[in-house]
Amino acid sequence: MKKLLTLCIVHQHPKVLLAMKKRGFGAGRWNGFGGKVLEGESIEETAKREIHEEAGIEVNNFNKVGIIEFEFQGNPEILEVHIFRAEDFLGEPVESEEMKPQWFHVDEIPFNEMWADDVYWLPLFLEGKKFKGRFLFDNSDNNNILKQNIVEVENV
Ligand code: 6U4
Repeated sequence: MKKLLTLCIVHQHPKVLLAMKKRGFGAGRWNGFGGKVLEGESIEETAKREIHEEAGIEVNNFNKVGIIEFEFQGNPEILEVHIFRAEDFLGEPVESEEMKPQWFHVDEIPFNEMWADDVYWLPLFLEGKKFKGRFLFDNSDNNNILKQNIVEVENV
């Protein structure tokens, strides 16, 4: 059973736009913007819709830079997250019911308040690399990665 999700990070070097997730899956962590792909929607459409809903900005140019599968031990569902990089956007990021946006310098990324996998792939993202990977999380402790694999690829 696979569930498709998107994750979009705005990167205007040397800063990235992250947001504190205020509710739902991953609440209390800094992350990019994104969510579930709805029926009838392309993955790119989801990425645009979610960043608009969550940050109030419009992103027209972005590149898919990674695909990561997440599995929680004992749970047959696999989350397939498609990761996008945007360099420009229209509008001003605003806080929504779901997310509180904030710019971070690339040297001050709050990895200890993020999903535990981010430290493995965000450095590749910041270097402009593309990647694929898979992470197995401990179902009773979402900070604990039991197995991980991430590889740089030419194309996603
Ligand atoms: P709704 O529909 O609002 O209840 P919710 O359960 O809050 O959904 P959603 O749709 O916001 O979840 O999607 C979760 C977001 O978290 C997606 O952008 C993908 C991202 N995500 C999920 N697992 C992640 C992980 N291990 N590392 C990471 N991002 C992850 O960096």
